[in-house]
Amino acid sequence: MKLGLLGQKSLLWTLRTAFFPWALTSSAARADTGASNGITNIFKPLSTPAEAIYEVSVLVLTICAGIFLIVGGLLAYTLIRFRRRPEDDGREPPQVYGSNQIELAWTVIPILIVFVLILVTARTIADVQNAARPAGALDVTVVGHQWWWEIRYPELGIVTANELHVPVSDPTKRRPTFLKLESADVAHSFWVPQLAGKTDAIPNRDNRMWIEPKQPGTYLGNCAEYCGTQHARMLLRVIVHPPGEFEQWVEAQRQPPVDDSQVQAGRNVFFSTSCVNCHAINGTRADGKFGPDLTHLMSRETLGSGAAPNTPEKLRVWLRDPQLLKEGCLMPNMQLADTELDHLVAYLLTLK
Ligand code: HEC
Ligand SMILES: [Cu+2]
Repeated sequence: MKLGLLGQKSLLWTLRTAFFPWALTSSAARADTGASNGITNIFKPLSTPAEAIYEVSVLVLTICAGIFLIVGGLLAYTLIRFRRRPEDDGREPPQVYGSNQIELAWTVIPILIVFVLILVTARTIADVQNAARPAGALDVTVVGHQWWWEIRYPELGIVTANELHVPVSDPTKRRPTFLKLESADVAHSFWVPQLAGKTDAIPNRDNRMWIEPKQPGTYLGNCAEYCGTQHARMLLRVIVHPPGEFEQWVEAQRQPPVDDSQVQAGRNVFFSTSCVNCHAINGTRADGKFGPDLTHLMSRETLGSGAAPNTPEKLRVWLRDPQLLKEGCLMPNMQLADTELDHLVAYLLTLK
């Protein structure tokens, strides 16, 4: 069968995603949000649970690679050594039955190998799940929505979306973040490869996980459980702040929105349209829960969970019709006129 260029491309894509799934989110994230220094590689862990998983995965891969080489090598040797030759008389080779030694060997050795793998894996899972909670730990609730992440800091009174801000943890003063995962609709899965393994966010269920990033920076992740049309644009950013900076971020997020009289026209558009039914802005009557909290919209790097960079131009496109940037997303086209759009953008730009 001859494959066209397109066929070849999609075949390569399938193989690549089958064998290197971690490479998928990185390219998707880069394509959608422009420059990003984040790498999404499980082999470059930078957080305690991710390191534990990395160690066990290296061990498992090494053992499996050994088995592959031995089995593949024997197979290749047999194929070549006992291949059909011109002088063969065509008779069957001698058949060997009931060799206790061979049968014992190929029963006991695999059982031992599997047993070792089970024990090591179970130990790692237990270590990650039963980790003690140090005093400085931060609590965050992450709620998966079709197709964005709601992020709440119950103790700090902060609500934001798609970007999880956490402090860096250092060995002398550990500050891990403990996450409670929920879902508002269907099953999602929280996955930031450099920070921890995947944990599902399931409706009516509290799942727990934790991360302990050891280097400041931006870490990229993705929803890892197919959840509908825009599953691929349900990207996650974890922003790990150096010591002291996280407190500044918290302080800024707790500020009420500034009341700028210059943008009154835009505020009027916002509060006279159904925006208020889906979006919340602190200290105003907008308290919708269906869409992301907009109190500090402009402090975020992306719009629509990584669908576009958060620039005034893209914001205007989003408000003209969100379906242009994120087809199928659950914010409808609000059918606003050009002047309304200008006013509205000016107002939203004050939500820093
Ligand atoms: C029916 C509910 C609904 C209405 C009405 C609505 N939105 Fe949205 N909005 C959403 C949802 C859902 C999202 C998240 C979409 C996604 O990322 O998939 C969203 C996303 C946004 C975002 C991007 C936020 C972010 O952090 O990514 C902005 C800005 C926004 N809406 C502004 C508005 C404005 C302004 C109006 C009124 C003109 C409005 N919305 C009306 C549901 C709504
Ligand atoms: Cu998903």
